[in-house]
Amino acid sequence: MTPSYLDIKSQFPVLTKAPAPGQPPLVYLDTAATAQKPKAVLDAMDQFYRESYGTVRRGVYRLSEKATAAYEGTRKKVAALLGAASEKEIIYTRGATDGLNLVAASYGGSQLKAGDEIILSQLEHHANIVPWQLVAEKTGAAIRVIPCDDRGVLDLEAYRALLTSGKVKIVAVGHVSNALGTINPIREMADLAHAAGAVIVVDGAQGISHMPVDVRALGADFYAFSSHKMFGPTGVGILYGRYELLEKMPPYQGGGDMIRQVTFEKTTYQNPPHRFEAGTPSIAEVVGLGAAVDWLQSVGLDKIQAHEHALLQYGTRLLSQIPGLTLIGTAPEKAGVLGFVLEGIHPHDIGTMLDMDGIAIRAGHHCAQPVMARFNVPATARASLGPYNTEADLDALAAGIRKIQGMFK
Ligand code: 7TS
Repeated sequence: MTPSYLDIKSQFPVLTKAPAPGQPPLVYLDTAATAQKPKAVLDAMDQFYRESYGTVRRGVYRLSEKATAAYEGTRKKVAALLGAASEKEIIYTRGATDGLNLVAASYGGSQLKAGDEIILSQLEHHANIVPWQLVAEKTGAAIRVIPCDDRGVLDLEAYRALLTSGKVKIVAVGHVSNALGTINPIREMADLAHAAGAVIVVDGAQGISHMPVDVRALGADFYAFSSHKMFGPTGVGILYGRYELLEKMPPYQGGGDMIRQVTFEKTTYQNPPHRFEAGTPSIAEVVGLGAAVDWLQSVGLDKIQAHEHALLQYGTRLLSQIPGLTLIGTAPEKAGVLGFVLEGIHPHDIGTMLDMDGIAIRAGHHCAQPVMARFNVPATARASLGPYNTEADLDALAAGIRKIQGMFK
């Protein structure tokens, strides 16, 4: 392997074990849906449950204090990972979807009025569309959409034109498209949004674990992502928000832990981030997320980015050589997503048949139906990369695709 490649597959139990005796280990190419877990994360959660598990932020006994320290420790780690100004800007959520719903309902719900505008892009995942539609319906705000070209690159001239209405309050855009892999120029888009008096909400679900992310360098006012796509467990995610914005936002959900005092006449709330964290949280999952952050830092996000970029180029070359295959998403700035269609073969059939060869990809609309509509396809097959993937995985994919084409002849 060339120096830009990592050699870490052995740290992932599910990728190194034969699924059944005599079978080769799984070729996993669906990291955009969810990432596999390194041993470091599995062990941290197991150890936490065995030795330190208790409730957080309410117990007076030592076990609860120990659990609280681990739980709050993750907040510090995430703040450092993102370059946030303070750990008070880090809100625990259930995932990217939950974080985007939180911003839309709380920030959007309190700041938008009839006639205001929200700008989204044509590349968004449904999680960064539907919450805005819900709040637009409630407030009378309107949604405007930045189109993309045939490669999947956003039209920044159209974006500039949309911003001139003087009515735009929120721009909500993905860092990286899950269906196409396009990396959007967030810094530039943030500067333009700010100059127009709007805030920018970044859906970081596909950005966070594939490249170094510094929320202040990006100019993001909010940045949402899920733990499970960054090698941590499901059930937890992060919403970063600039503190001065969080401070003026009303609670999203009510319940325990988010209050200062409750009476039937009047209830007062905690400051951020706790104002947005009602109820017993996903405790061990937050600890697992902390271990995932440690793991990412130990491998190095710059190394992961270089590895996945080299693999993306390798895979693009391989797939481009297959007759009848069309890549969907060919932006020059692209992360490790290879979306494609094959002439005469439905993407679901590709997915099912590759699975028989032990290759896991995703087929469908990828919760990005407007992207499918833009490219005039009902669905695509999508191979997406993680730091554990190798050239051999992509060789297996290309061989699998050629085999399927042979069967359909
Ligand atoms: N935003 C983007 C860009 C995503 O790719 C996803 C999940 C989400 C938001 C939602 O994340 P969740 O963890 O809250 O569900 N994307 C995908 C995918 O591409 N295949 O499965 C899930």
